Amino acid sequence: MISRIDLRGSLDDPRDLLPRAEFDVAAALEKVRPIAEDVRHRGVAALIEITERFDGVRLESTRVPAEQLTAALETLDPRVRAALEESIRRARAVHADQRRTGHTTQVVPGGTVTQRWVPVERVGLYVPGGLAVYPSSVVMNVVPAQEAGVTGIAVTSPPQKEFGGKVHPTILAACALLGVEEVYAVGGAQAVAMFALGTEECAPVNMVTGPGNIYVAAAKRYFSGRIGIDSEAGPTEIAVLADDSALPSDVAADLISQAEHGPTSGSVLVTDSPALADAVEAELAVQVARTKHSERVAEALGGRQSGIILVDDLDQGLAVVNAYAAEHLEIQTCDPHAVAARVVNAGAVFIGRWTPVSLGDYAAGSNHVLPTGGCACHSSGLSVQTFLRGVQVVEYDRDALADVAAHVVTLADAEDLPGHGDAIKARFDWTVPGS
Ligand code: HSO
Ligand code: ZN
Repeated sequence: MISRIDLRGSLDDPRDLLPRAEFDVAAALEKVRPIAEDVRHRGVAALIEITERFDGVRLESTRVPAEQLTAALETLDPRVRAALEESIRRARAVHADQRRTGHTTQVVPGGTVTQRWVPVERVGLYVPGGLAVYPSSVVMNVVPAQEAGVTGIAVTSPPQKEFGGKVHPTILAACALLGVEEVYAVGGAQAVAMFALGTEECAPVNMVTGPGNIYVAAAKRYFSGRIGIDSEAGPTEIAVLADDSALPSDVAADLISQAEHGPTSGSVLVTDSPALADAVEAELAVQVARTKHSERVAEALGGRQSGIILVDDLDQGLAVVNAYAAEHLEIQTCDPHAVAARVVNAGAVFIGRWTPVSLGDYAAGSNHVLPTGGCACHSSGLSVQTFLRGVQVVEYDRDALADVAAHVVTLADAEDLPGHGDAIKARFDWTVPGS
């Protein structure tokens, strides 16, 4: 069912040999452009029509009324409420610690550069619908924005036909729990267009974050620049780096846990133990058969994006997982700390038997919106930093400027930009101090 890739003895760069899902955002742009332009020209009327076409729901307004949020919280299963509250508490603790304080560097006497961290003013957070419902993603988007100090927070999520054309009530309840009052019942590329461009019902935002399908990713790319975005989220993926100390039943369960997100999810085991590989494969057969969503799990595990990779030793294993740059990487080895310390490319690293990815999905305190598709080699998951901008505040007094004036004029001349030098000279009656 799951394929095997034997890299033992191979000296090749593993990058091209690793399993990975096809996620062609550029191709999806073609479909997104007319939607985006329709929203640009016709605003809410376009959103209502597009939503009817794609979600089968006729909205009266794109904005979710306040009473719906209150009602969703009142009718929320108390156990789900308690679990969400715990998830929020832990995420808040972690993200509050990510806050950055400004810092002033005294470059020279009378010359300072202050780094200020300023929250983005208004953000739009996308919460996907699709095969599953993700109130946990509301938490993972909203908490870092709030902890960063963002004051304008709007959430959008596709309306669900089976819930009377409303956003899923658990998502609404999560918004209410977090104190988010501005919620829209719009999904897909049109939701990103709504946020980026603004409509009669929704003021434009400065930034859009959150995972979604390929059209959401393509719409983020389409509007990127006009708005800031986090990464273009692709299908979920898990890599497990394990030796023969790992428990096959744990490893199989964790591979299945992320395969459950959908048929394009990627589950990859990297091991130096052929015995573990065999045992995990046998466990997968048993566990897939009994898991609720066995059909899509089997499709994900059998797809080209999943596999068991055999390596000579953990050194080669590390080279492979660093080349793969997984969204989630579990280390299940004898000495997981030493191995984890050598991981450089991963969205998040989960250490040891008692730290499965699904803990991180819901209640470790870490963020589950993470870079996919190998983007972990250059990008990070959502954090307070995502929602902050660094503004440098520069101040020199007369003496400090005089002290460096000749160097500035020299560099301006070297770049053949004498007007730059003149702006210095003008302040000293055209006699450059120090020259
Ligand atoms: N594993 C997903 C997040 C998630 N899992 C939400 C369950 N609910 C991407 O990190
Ligand atoms: Zn998950």
